[in-house]
Amino acid sequence: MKIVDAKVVVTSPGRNFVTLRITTDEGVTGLGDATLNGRELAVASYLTDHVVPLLIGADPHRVEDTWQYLYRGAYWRRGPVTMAAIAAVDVALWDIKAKVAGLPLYQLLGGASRERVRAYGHANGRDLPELFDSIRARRAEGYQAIRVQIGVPGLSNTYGVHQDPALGQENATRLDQRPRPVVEEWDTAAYLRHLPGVFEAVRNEFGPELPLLHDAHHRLTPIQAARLGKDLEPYDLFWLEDCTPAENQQALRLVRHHTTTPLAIGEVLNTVHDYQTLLTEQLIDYARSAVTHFGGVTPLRKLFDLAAQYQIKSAIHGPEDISPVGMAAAIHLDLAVHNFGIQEYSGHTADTHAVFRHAYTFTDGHLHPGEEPGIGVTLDEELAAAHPYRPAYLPVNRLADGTVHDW
Ligand code: CS2
Ligand code: MG
Repeated sequence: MKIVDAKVVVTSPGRNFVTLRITTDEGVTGLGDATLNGRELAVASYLTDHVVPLLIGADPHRVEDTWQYLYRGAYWRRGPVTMAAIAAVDVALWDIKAKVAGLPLYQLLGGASRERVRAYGHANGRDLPELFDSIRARRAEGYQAIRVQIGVPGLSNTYGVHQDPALGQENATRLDQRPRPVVEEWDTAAYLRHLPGVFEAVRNEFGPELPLLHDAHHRLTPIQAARLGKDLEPYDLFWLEDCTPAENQQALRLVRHHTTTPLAIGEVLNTVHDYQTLLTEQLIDYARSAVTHFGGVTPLRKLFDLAAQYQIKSAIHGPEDISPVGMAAAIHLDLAVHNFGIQEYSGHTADTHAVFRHAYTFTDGHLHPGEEPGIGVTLDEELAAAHPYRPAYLPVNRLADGTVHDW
């Protein structure tokens, strides 16, 4: 079997997605997600200009060899653009292999290790009443684990909190035509003072059993993160996510030594090398990379197998900027790996679900990849073309004096 065509489709059914479609001489097609929020066209060019020509004529069954060829062959390794491009090829080839085998992808990864995979959803509000409503809404949708984000008094907007609570999801991107990203304000001291009381109120309202998560989005120093972890201990968090900037693995040592609040990190990490200290020193409890940003199913499976030796569990990144193609790949992997922890699932707009029809389901707070051969996603290219790319960027953060801070 040979690859005869590889095409990059950029579409914006509510937000931008980059998809690679590989076609073989036998007419089998495979899809891969290459979406990198705010830098979509860089990955599209990497694929179209530098990767697609290398794929034509290649054997689609050589998944591992193709991964190594693209990773080592470019000489310039790692980084989100490169690894998103390689991820799209990897997932598209797994999709083809599984379709040829007539099996859902999870079967090729060793088969199901569980019946279904638990997902967590996002609740947020500018204040407690709004947050409580949002938690109730997520529970009504079936979620059995909930990430809690709230506005900070004195700040006009905060990461993860929608200005329009009716929209439910976080305001991670702006789909207007602004020339520059939106600027948000940040004040770490105000946040640290506010958050423990919020979790106390949530526990009082919703009881001790509901798994609660929180994302600090890389904003704290190690000593601030250590204090927050300690302050949150009475409220028994499922995890505290990205408490310090993820690229500094050593920072987690200090946090870890001061708190028993479980720690999760990894959505901006691209390779196993970014996890080396985190794994070998057992500085985290959950590894959070996305299939889409980590080079695909092939390397993420290896990471999770390595993490398992340190009792660290999987928690694949699944915000709305991962397309249904990337979500499907994640859910197959979740079902197969032994050390599954939890899967983030934000869902997508109706337009997105129409462009990407998928076999995976969300029921009672749990996901299942379905039984269709491959990853179980089809791309409606005509509909995709009706939603052209629109420039969109994540916000940036500034302190009160104007200093840029981690967003
Ligand atoms: C996040 C993301 O899902 C998460 O935990 O931190 O929302 C992140 O902000 C976006 O994926 C950035 O594109
Ligand atoms: Mg996060």
